[in-house]
Amino acid sequence: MSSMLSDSQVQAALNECKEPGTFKAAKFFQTSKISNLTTPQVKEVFQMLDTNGDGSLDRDDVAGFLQKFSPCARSLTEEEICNFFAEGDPDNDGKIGACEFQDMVKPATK
Ligand SMILES: [Ca+2]
Ligand SMILES: [Ca+2]
Repeated sequence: MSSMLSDSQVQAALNECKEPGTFKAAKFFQTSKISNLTTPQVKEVFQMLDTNGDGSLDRDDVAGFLQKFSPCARSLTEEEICNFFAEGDPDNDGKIGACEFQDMVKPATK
């Protein structure tokens, strides 16, 4: 993970959702301070999450979300993936685009 985030904050965010079923995207973005990043920095996080580089997050990208922050983190559960899409995919096309991701990370600035 690049230097724009502090390791200890990312670690704290990962610790909060260690147990399967406890991951909440909004909470994770806040604890890790991703929600405090600038728009270009959030874009960088998005690009890191978009493993295959097609410009959107699909289910596989989201399943491995935590592992992008720490290789030994767990995969998200089926339910957590569904919740992630329920929050992050308002147009319901099964993909989270860069703009949708920005809205997810920074709902207040919408
Ligand atoms: Ca992708
Ligand atoms: Ca979408």
